[in-house]
Amino acid sequence: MKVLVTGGAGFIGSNFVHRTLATRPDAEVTVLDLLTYAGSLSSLEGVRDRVRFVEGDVADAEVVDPLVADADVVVHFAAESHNDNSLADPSPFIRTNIVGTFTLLEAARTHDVRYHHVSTDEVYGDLELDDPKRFTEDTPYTPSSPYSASKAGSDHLVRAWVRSFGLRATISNCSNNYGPRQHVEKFIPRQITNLIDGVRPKLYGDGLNVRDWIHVDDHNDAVWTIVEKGRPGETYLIGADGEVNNRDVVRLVLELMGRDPDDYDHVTDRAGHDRRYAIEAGKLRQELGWAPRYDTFRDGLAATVEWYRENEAWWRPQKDATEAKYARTQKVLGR
Ligand code: NAD
Ligand code: TDX
Repeated sequence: MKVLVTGGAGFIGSNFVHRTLATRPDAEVTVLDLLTYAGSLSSLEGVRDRVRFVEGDVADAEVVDPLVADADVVVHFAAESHNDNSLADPSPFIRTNIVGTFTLLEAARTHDVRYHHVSTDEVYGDLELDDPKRFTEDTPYTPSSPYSASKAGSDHLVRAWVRSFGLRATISNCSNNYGPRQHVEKFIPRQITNLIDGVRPKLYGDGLNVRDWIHVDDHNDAVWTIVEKGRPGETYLIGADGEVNNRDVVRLVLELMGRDPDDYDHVTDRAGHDRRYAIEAGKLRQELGWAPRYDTFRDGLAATVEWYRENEAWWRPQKDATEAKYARTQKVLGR
């Protein structure tokens, strides 16, 4: 099977490439990635010679069209993915997430190629801490940030291309991922690498916001399950019943790194900060037989802490290269 992976030099996409080559020896993988601040060829170390890598923009039809024409399936991960950045400057989110998806959909329609769209639970807005409901495939879209609104817009485009043009497409909306090769701007890698550098963790607001954590390998196994067994036109939510509030995540990271669990600070909250995400993944589990392999968040987090400890050569250059951008964003956001 010839697989075109967009965003394959980023966090989830690179883990998808590694996992694909480990579990499907006859897959032929092409990666299309613009290598923005968030993408790095070092994330493909170990598999680089087994992958065709194309540096290019998903919003550039001239690049996209021949690559899609040559694929059996497109798995679209490429995106601007960080909420804080979307508050400081929304414009790349509109181009990459909306125009980029449009460009891929047009190519997939022209060449009748199977398309899988990787999206987020954030399109459903947020839940109260005590809400008994969780998100399902029927939850209405109410995105809060420029990032989640751009992802919601891209999901709507996919649905329209299915209905209007009969595109063979599926969508997955996943909860918060953690694991190796996640950019240091994100919550968990930020705290781990800061602690290695002797900097105390920073919790936005009261720290009681809840995220529903899933290991990146479990997410990617679910994506493959949907590509292979999902019904075209359908949406599947992906989650592993991993609800934890941010304060408890920080306390666990501190404990796993041998520090005092109370050694953290509170900083200015994120504007429009979603309170809680929670996924009900019954459709994926029952219809397609997927189940997560990581039993506990604690075990997965311990392995992730270990990965960052052992792979400073991967994250240090990234942190050095993006620290000025990080500082500018934090300043704009009043921190
Ligand atoms: P990431 O920011 O780590 O990686 C994004 C990758 O896309 C990078 O390699 C970057 O270079 C590339 N890219 C950006 N703009 C591009 C463009 N215009 N053309 C080509 N490549 C471009 O993101 P991630 O966390 O790996 O997220 C991947 C996907 O999964 C996104 O669509 C995101 O919305 C979705 N998602 C992420 C999470 C999460 O917890 N991280 C959860 C659910 C869904
Ligand atoms: O330093 C921090 N301190 C802090 O308290 C950072 C970076 C974050 N936070 C909080 C904000 C969130 O409540 O931690 C939580 C997680 O933050 P992020 O890592 O920025 O993730 P989030 O905004 O939840 O979005 C993530 O999950 C859904 C991904 O970045 C998205 O791409 C995905 O769609």
